[in-house]
Amino acid sequence: MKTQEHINLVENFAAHNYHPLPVVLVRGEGVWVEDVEGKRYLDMLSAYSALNQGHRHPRIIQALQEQVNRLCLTSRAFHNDQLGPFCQLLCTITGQEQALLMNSGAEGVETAIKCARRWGYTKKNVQPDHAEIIVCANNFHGRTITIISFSSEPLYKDGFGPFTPGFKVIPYDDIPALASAINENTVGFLVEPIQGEGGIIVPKPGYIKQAQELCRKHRMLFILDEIQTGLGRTGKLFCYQYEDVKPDLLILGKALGGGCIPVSAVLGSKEVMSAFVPGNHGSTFGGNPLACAVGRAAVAVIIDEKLPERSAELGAYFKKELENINSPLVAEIRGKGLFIGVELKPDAGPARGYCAKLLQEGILAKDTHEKVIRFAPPLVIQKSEIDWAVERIARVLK
Ligand code: IF1
Repeated sequence: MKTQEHINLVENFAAHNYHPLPVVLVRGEGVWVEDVEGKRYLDMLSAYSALNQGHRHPRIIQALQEQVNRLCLTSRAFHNDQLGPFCQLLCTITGQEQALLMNSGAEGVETAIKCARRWGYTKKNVQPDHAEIIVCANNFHGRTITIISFSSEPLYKDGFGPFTPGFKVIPYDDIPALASAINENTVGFLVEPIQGEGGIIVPKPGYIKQAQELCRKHRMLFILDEIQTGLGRTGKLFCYQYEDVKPDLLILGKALGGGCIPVSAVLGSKEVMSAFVPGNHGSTFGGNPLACAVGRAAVAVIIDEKLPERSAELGAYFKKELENINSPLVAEIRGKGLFIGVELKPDAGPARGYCAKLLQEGILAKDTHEKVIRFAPPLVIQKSEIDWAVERIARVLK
């Protein structure tokens, strides 16, 4: 079937919860994907940073194949030989003491919220059912009812009420607002170190550090959502490493699954993670041996191939090259590492139109919030491939 035939099937039989660009992908390897017509594209979205290691990284696929030929799923009713080593590896690279494995990022965020609430009730004597968690406007933490309850984006929220109480929304990158939102019921502050969907919003230097200090002062959990920014994307293994902080709860996802299966994790100290006791939280697939084997390889690739360092070096190069285009359409270019947002001027028209033109040029990119084109290629991209992309991006942005 050709592109349009595939699109017609999706139009007919798939719910319309997305409006994909008109391209039907059939194959991927590294940073390149191919559509049903045999046309090749450079992937500069990386499935929203779930493909930091690139499409079908051989070491990850090998781990998948070996495990799938041994044992895929046991449930946590029994042990398996992959979960312990994976949790140990995650604790080693994060400096945390314990991990709880889930599947999607949203499940990871929900797990962190449950942990913070129960920690507040059992360790901080917060009045039952009065726990509050502070979040930031323009956040994106997932699509469950509780998570959209604290979204500030009407598109994600409208029509899905009633909403979960117990959340306070404050402006991002605003320490006084955080301080004034804290009270004796506050159990945590949940924040992205760079707001991804919000439009690659980079806070002022020191914001994350000062936020942590406020959390320490008021004995509330500093909860970092690094589902999109983590695992090398911003030029460090974790974005928080740009500042001297250590979160009380760290949430990982996306690239933790090596670009092939959903894997998420919540990491914290034993004291914080003691909020979980046998039976009070779980998931059928959370921590399954296949996910753990893939997760171990996904992390190993990031470390062994120095993907955070590549992201820092090639991200700085890519950003400079984009600036050198000197496009009259561009208001600002921001980001860290290979996590870059190009904000268009108000009169440039919607970013989606430029993404359609980039598609014609053989580049896959996605707009966010109307005005920003996000460029986030796999971290295995070569400098020559960035040059190939810049030449085409310049044609579109001229
Ligand atoms: C969509 C973008 C949106 C995330 C952060 C948690 C999650 C995400 C920081 C939830 C997921 C994905 C979801 C996907 C599009 C994409 C996204 F920010 F990456 F661009 F929507 F805002 N925390 N982000 O970025 O993880 O449950 O999806 O595994 O929902 O359209 P998930």
